[in-house]
This record gives sequence, C-alpha cells and structure tokens, in this order.
Amino acid sequence: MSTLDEILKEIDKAKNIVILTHENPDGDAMGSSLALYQELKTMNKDVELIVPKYSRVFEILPRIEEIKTEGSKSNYDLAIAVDTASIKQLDGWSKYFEDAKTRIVIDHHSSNSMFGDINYVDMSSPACSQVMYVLFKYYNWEITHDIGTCLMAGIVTDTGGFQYTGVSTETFEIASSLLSQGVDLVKLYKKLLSTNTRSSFELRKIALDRMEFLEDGKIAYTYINKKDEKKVKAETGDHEGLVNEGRNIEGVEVSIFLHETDDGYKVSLRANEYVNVSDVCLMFGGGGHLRAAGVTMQGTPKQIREKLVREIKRQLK
Ligand SMILES: [Mn+2]
Repeated sequence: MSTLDEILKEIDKAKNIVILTHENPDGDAMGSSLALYQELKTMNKDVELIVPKYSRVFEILPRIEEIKTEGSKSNYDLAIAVDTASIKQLDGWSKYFEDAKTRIVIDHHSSNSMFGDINYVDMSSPACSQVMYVLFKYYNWEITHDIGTCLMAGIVTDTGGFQYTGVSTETFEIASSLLSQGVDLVKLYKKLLSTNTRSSFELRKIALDRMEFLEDGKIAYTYINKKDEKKVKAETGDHEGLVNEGRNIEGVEVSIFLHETDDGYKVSLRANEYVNVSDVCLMFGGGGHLRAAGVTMQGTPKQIREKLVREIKRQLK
C-alpha cells in the first residue's frame, strides 16, 4: 500500500481529527492546514484546526474564523501535522500530536525528522500547499474555490511569488489550474506579499538601520529584540520576511536574521547560490531547506552571530 493510500485509510477510520502546524505560521502553514481542514469538514469528520497565534494578514483566508486556539480533547483518533519539520516546531501544542492514536506528517522540508507514524514528505516541493494539491488530486477530492484560495496562498508565499528555488513547471501548472478556477491571485499577492502593516514597516526600519556586512560583504546580519517590538507595538508575524532584506543585496551570499523570543533567539538563514544553510542550522540543532533554514539559539546577538559566522565561513568561496 502506498503512503498516500495509508493516509487515506487512517482518515477514513478516524472519527475525530486534529490538524496542527508550526509556530509562527507563515502563509504555507496557514494555507495547507486550512485546505485540509475544509476537506475533512466536507467528509463530515469531527475535525479541529489548532493554531494558537497567527498574523492578522491571514484573515483574508476562507474559514480562518473556524481555527481554534486550543483543542477540545486530549487524545484524538488522528493528528495531522502539516508544513512542520519537527515535533519541536509544534511548540506548546505538541501534546495534541503526541497523545493522538495515530500521527501523520505531511510536509516538504528536507530537514523533516519524520516524527509521525506515517510521513509523507516531498522535499522537492517548494510549498506544503503544493504537496497538499497533489494529495487532493490523488484522492479525487474536490478543490473548491475556497480550498484553491488557501492552496494558492501557500504556494505564492512560500515561493516568494514564484521566485525561489524549487519552483517548477508543476508549480506553474498548479497555479494555472487554480487561476482558471477563479482564484484571485492578484488579491493574495497584494495582501500577503506586497502589503506591510505599519508596525512591520517600523520594525523593518530598525532592522535595516542595524544591518552589518561581514566577510567582504558576503554575509548580511541584523536582529530584532523584544524591546524593538515593544517600541513599534509589533504584532505576531511583523518580523516575517526581514531575513530577505539582507539576501537581496548584491554580493551577499548568506543573510542572517535573529528574532528574540521567549526561548532565546530564533535564527533565520537565507542563502543565494551555494551555501547550505540547512547544514549550518543542523550544527546547532535546527534545520530547514538548502537555502532557507532556521534554529533557536541562546546568548546575546553578538555571541550568536560569531558562532554562525564561524560555520558559514567554512562554506564561503
Ligand atoms: Mn512551507
């Protein structure tokens, strides 16, 4: 039996299902989980999608008002984690996953630790929403306008508007089919990629002002701490995408962005051409994709910067 058939068998069997995704959810986490949620609802499953905190920019996504901040049960028949590379990323709600009778992982991260009983991970896919589209097609599930909107939101955000490595002819074929169904790509693009909240703009100003160039301009580095966020009254998700600012500068191979959280600094690394930032993050217990990865580290921004630069330097040409 193929993995996809096994997953369907578990879904059929389960009466109640919980869907989970990673902390600090991006458009792909929101889009792929909401798409799956809607289909399971259509199948008359007792299903809950739990996302404790998300940016209000996602409020344009259909059915987002049905998301729960905590579960109504402690042991679900089935838990499905989407767009999530490790159990750690499920943060404070990993208990819903761990305590479920059966656990499924659907993802696209190359660093996925295969933490489910059944794991469907397509590392060549640029978005979990694209993996989800393939699932829908395989199962002959109907891609409604609302579901299509969620999948497109995931694909367009995780590919930075179809520009990142991993985008393939298949990505465009899927986008094309969603477009012909009437999904409003222009609106999603504008709202999710081109519009800044005022506080995220203020945060960007601070991050840019603080940016440093190291190793002959091959590394860009900046950070945001809690004090900055308080100053600009930042909301969840306002720091999203700041790591791209450094990467988009000529001559930069690796962009380092640190974001202070309750557990230390969340490090985001982006590479342009050749540095394997997934390997760099793995050194410190994190992971991700070849050119986009993350890890949480302890210490001051300066100490963390030194550790990262030491590792990155070994790969610089
Ligand atoms: Mn993703």
